Amino acid sequence: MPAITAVRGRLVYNSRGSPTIEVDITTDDRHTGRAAAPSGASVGIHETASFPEGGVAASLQILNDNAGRISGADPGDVGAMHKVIREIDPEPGYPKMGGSLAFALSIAAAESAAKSAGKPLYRFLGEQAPLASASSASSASPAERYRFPFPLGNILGGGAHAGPGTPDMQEILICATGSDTVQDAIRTNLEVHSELRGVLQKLDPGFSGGKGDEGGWAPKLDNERALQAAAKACENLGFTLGREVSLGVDFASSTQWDASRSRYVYDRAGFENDPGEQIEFASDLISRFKLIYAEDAVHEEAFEDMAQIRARFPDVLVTGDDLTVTNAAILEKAARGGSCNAAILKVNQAGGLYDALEFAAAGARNGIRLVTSHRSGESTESHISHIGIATGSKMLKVGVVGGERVAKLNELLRIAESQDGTEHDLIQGMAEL
Ligand code: 2PG
Ligand code: MG
Repeated sequence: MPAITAVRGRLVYNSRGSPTIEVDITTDDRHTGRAAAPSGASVGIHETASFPEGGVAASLQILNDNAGRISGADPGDVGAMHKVIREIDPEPGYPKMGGSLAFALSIAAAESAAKSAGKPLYRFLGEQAPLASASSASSASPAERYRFPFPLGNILGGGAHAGPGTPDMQEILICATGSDTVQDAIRTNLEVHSELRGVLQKLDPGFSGGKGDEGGWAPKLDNERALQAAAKACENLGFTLGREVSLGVDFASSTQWDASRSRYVYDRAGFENDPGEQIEFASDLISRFKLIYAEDAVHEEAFEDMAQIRARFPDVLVTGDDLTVTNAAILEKAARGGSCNAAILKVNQAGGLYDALEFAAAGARNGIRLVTSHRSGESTESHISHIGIATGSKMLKVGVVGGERVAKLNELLRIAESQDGTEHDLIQGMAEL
């Protein structure tokens, strides 16, 4: 059993250039884990706040004040690390330390322990209590459970991730649903992203090639024309939507929702929807563009409206993000009401790793498909590639291009290469969607 002998934190910057916290954990057998917290631009009202008042400096102070408590802890048990973190900050939502410190501390500890055990991180995580019990409940051995999630990538960005003139909708996403291998799925997403640039340039010769926060193109187009351009790029490559590739949309509808007027305001496109019209608007796009994936098609508290969309489209991943905020109790509520059949897992929405594993277990219990996801402000690390595999996620939402996005995709390629056919390392192909 390894023990933590050193913990160190520092201020670093994320892909948006915003300050964040990075933590190093070293074990007595000299393995170091390192993690830096990401951050979102479209943030759910129920998600954990990244930092306490005082920002990164306040979180670093808490870390330094509690270094003695962390030293000696066992990083090999995510639940035990969670207890240590909870001793420091017992309140829900980590108001004292901030979710970012809970994230960095718990993931750095897990990485140090996985290295100490000589295991890939996905396998270390898959053996941890909340996930191991979820898998024994479904009587699958770990080797049977591991599959590659389909990479889901932002090819065209708008909303909170891009400037004026871009679509109100936050993300148009590509997923190579027909791919048999993760290598092919990554390559296909890259081809579509690249082809789309040409399509956009034809539509607007003045298109500069500008991109949003996650590497998706950020053209001056409304929602409809942006989706048409994405469909055209797929078609130009000889793909049929719903076969080799499928499109998805993160509507991020809370960004448009004006609670005081009970309306969704699409100010860039120049229209408004009442809640009923929003359901029809989203349903129409799902049908016409054969979307495989529709995230936050209504605002974050519209559980019943989401249930209507879910009921209409049983074969589409009707996904909660701001709706479910990686919170196991909220996911249970969404599952009871039939609000979604899929949910985003972002560790920092919950705070620590253990919270996120409990969320994953709640997803497994309720038959909710998981989509492990990056944030728009990311680190260059690749822990989420492992978290996606360990949690049995169907998709890994990590973007298509940009160093901090490609880091996650390249890690999937390395994991694929390390498959040597032994019982424990065998990942059995792509997830079943
Ligand atoms: C989302 C995410 C990631 P952000 O809404 O799903 O794509 O964006 O990190 O800005 O919340
Ligand atoms: Mg989202």
